[in-house]
Amino acid sequence: MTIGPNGKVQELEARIVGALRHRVGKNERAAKPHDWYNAAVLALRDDIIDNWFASTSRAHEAGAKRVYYLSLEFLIGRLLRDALSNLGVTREMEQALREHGLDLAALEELEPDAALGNGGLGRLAACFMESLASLDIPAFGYGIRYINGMFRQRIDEGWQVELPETWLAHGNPWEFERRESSYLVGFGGEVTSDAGKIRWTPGEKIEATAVDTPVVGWQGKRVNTLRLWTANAMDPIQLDAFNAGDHAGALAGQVRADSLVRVLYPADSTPAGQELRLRQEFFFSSASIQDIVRRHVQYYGDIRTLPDKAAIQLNDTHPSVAVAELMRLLKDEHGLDFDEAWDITRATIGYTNHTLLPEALESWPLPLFERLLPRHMQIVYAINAKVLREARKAGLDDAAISAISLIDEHGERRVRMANLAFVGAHSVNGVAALHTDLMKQTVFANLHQLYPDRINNKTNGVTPRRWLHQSNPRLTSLIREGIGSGFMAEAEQLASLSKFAGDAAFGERVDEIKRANKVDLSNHLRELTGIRLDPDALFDVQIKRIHEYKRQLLNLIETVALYDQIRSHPERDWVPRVKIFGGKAAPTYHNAKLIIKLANDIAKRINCDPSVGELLKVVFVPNYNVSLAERIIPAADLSEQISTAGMEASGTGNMKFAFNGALTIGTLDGANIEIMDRVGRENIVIFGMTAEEVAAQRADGYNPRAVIEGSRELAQAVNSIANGVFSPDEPDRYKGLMDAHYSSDWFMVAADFDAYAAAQREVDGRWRDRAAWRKSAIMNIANVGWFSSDRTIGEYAREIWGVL
Ligand code: 4GP
Repeated sequence: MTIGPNGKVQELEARIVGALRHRVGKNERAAKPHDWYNAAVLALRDDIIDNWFASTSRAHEAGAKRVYYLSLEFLIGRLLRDALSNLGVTREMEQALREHGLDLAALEELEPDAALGNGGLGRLAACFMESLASLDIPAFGYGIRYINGMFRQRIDEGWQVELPETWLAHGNPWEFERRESSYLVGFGGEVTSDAGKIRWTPGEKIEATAVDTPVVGWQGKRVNTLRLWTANAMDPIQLDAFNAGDHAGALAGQVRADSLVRVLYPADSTPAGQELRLRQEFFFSSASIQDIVRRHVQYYGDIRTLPDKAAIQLNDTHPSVAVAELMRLLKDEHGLDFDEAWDITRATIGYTNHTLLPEALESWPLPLFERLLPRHMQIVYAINAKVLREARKAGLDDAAISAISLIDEHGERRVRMANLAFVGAHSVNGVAALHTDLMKQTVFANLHQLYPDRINNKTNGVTPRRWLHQSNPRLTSLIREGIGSGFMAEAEQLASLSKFAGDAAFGERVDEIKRANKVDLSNHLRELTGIRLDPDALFDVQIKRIHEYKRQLLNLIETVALYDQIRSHPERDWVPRVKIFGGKAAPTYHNAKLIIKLANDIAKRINCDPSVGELLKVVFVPNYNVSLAERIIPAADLSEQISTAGMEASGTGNMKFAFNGALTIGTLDGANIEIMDRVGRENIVIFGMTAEEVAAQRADGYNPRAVIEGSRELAQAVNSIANGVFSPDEPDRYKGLMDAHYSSDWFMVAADFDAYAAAQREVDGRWRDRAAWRKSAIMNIANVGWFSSDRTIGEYAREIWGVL
C-alpha cells in the first residue's frame, strides 16, 4: 500500500492506530503524545521501507556505482517533517491526526534533534545525503551513532553550561539495528611476518554494529541509507569476575566500547588532541571500509573493480585513516601488491577539506598512532616513502619535501592526517572558490606543486527542501503561486522570480510573510528567554558556532557603539533593531565562552535601558540547533557573515538566509563572494578587507592600538566593555579579551570596525527605503538557486565520483 499525494487519509489513520496498538502497545485512551508521535512515524516508515527496498534492488540490478560519504558528523536535525514533505503527504498526516484531536505541528515538536554534528561540516553532510537521494544517486552515509551527540547548551547567569543531549531517551523509531552487519575493529597488539605474509594481531577488538536510518529524497524518488556504527564489547560481561563480586569490573569491556560512541567530540575547527578521538576515527573508518569491501566482493567477486563500483568521499580529515585501512585490507586480506593496492585506493577515494585554520589540521603524536595502529603505521611509512621518492624525482627541494611528508618532523614527530588524505585521494576539493585558491597557495602549496591536477573546487550548497520549503511554508507557497513548483527540484528556476522584483504588490506580500515569520519567532523567543521583541524592527541575526574568526565580537562591539550613539543622539531617526545571536562554544575554548557571556551581559544591560526602549534589543538564543535555525532564518532581515577574510572556508548559513530573502552584511570571504556575484553588488552589503589585504597587513606588522585610538566609536566601545560597564559584578571580566585587541587582534576586529559600522548605517538607509529593500530581498531569493546542494552534488557526482 502506498500513500500518494491523493492517497486516502483514512488509510493512513488506520495505519497510525494499528501502529499505536500493535507496535507501541497502547490504545487510543492510554496513549500519550509521545506514543502518537511514535505511531505516526511507524505508519509513515512502512512506505519509506518499501521505497528503500526498491531503491536498493534498482541499484543492485543496474550494477550501479555507489557513493560512500564518510563523516564523523551528520547534523540531521528532525526527520518527520522532512520525510512527510519529501513524500508529499503532509496534509494527509495532518488530517489523519486531527481525527484523533492531535496537531501535527505539536507532535513534530516532540521529535528530538539528532545533533550528531558540531556545525557547518556536519550540516553539509546532512544536506548532501538529502540531495544524493533527491538526485537518485545510490549512496550510503557512514558515521557514528553517538549516544549523546552534541552537548545541550544551557545559559546560566549568561554563561554556557554543557549538558548531555539525551536524544535517544524515548527510543528512535527511525532506526534499524542490523546485527548481521557487524565487524571487528582492532586496536594495538603486534605485527608479525610469516614467510613474507604480514599478520596484525590486535590487542583489543571491538565490535561495530550497523544502525541504519533511511534518507528520503524529494518526492520519495530514492531512499538511501545513513549507516551509523554502534560499539559492543566482544565479551560484554565477564561472568567469572561478576560472580566473584566485581560487578563493575565485569562490565568494564562494555563501558570501554560505549565510550567510543558516547559523545561527539565537541570541537569545531579546533584540535581534539585526544586518544579517544583517534580511536573513534579508526573505529568508524575501519567498520565502514570493511563494509564497503565486503559488499563489493559479495556483489562483484573481484576486489580489483572496486573503483568502478564505489566512490568513497572523506568528509575532512577525520576519516583519513581510511586510506591506510583500505590499503591494509587490499594487501593483507586480499593479497594485492603495494602498487596495485595504492592505485585502487587512490582511484576510489576523494577528500574534502573544510578549513584552513592550522589548529584544525589534524595530526597525531607518532607514538600514540603507532601504539594504537601498529600495522597502519607501517603502511603510512610505506606510502610516505613512495610519495617522497616521487617528490624528489620531481625536483622538489628539502623544504618542500619536509612539508609534503606524512610525518611532521618539527618538534615531537606527528602523523599528518591531511597529507595522508591528500596523497591517498584522486581528488582533493575545497568548498568555495576563494577557499580552494587559498588551499593551493597556503596549507597544500607543496602538495599542489607535486600533484597540480588534484585540487578542485566544489562550492557548498544547501537543500532548498529543508531550508525553504519546510522551514518557510508561507514564502514557498507565494513562490509557487508566482512561478510554479519546479524550483523544489531545480532551484535555479527561482530565477524567474526576478520578474517580480519591481512588482509592488508582490513585494508587499513578501514583506507580510517576513513579518508573520517574525511574529512567530518573537513568540517563540519570548517563551525561551522572556524577552519581548517588536516584529517591525529589523531582525539582525548572527547564528553559528562561536569562534573568534567568525567575529561575533565585531558585531557585539558595534552593538555597544550603536547603543552609545542612540543614547547620545536620541533625536536621530534610528532604525529599530533586534540583534539575535546564537551558537555553541567548544567547552574548552575559553574566549568563545567569554563571548557568550558578553553577549548576555550586553543584552541584560541594553534590554532594560529605557533610553533606548524599542530601538535596540539584544537576544542570545540558548541551545542553537537545526530546529532553531529553521525558525530563525525565515524571520531574519539581515544575515551577518562577517568573518575575517580568508578564514571562513565557505559558510552555508549565508546561503540559507539568502534563500529566505534576508540581505547579507558580509566580508569578501568564503562563499559570500560567490553570493555577491550572483545576487548582484547592489543587493548585498559588503565591507572590510579582502583576504589579500588581511595577509598583507599581517605581514607588514599590523598595529591595532593605532587603529583603535584613531576610531572614537571603537575606542569608546572597547573601553567601556574593558572597564566593566557591562559587567559591574566583575569589572575586569572582559579586560583581557579587550586588551588582546590592543596588542595583537589576530582576527582584525579593529581593522574592519569602521567599515563594518559604516556598512551597518548603510543597512539602515536601505531599510528605510522599503520598496528598494523588498526588491533586494526578492533578488536574493531569485538568484541563489545555484547554491542548492543538488548543484553541488551534481558536480561531485560528475567530476569526482563518476556516477552521473
Ligand atoms: C566548516 C567551515 O568552517 C565552513 O566555512 C563550511 O561552510 C563548512 O565547514 C562546510 O564546508 N568547517 C567545520 C569544521 O564545520 O568543523 O571544520
